Amino acid sequence: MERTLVLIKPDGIKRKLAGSVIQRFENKGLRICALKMLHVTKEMAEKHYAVHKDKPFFNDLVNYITSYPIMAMILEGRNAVSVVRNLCGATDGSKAAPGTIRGDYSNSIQENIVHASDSEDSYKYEMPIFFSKGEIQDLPQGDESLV
Ligand code: FUP
Repeated sequence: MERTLVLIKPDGIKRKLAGSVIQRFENKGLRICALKMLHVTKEMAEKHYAVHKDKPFFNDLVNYITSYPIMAMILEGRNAVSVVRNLCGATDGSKAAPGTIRGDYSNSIQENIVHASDSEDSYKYEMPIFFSKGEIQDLPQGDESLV
């Protein structure tokens, strides 16, 4: 079963949207394997967004994600990476389709409520920045009825 990393970013927490966002993922049938609140450090942010380090918005992005506590979670389910990306919508909230999280809750490109891994490789890179093995609730192998 595929897994993906989701962050509810500072604007989502400040605006008290965490419950609404999580509800959408659970309603879709995804299982929460891990969940916590944390304050991202500069080092974590720079590692997480390393792919953007040469972009003009990099410093703003690091300052923003480290500005306030966030919620990090691992979600599991069939095609979890693409399912979650579709639920999140386009990066720029002003362009994201209505019905998506960003389309319904954001009109900004930076303050766009959520981050979600864009591939299984991204998940493998990003997940250990936020979680250690003991924080993840695995289910018995093969019991798909529990997923
Ligand atoms: P996404 O995968 O949809 O989160 O988007 P990207 O990986 O392209 O961008 C990562 C984050 O950088 C976005 F969530 C918001 C921020 N960003 C900007 O602030 N300005 C831009 O022009 C593009 C992205």
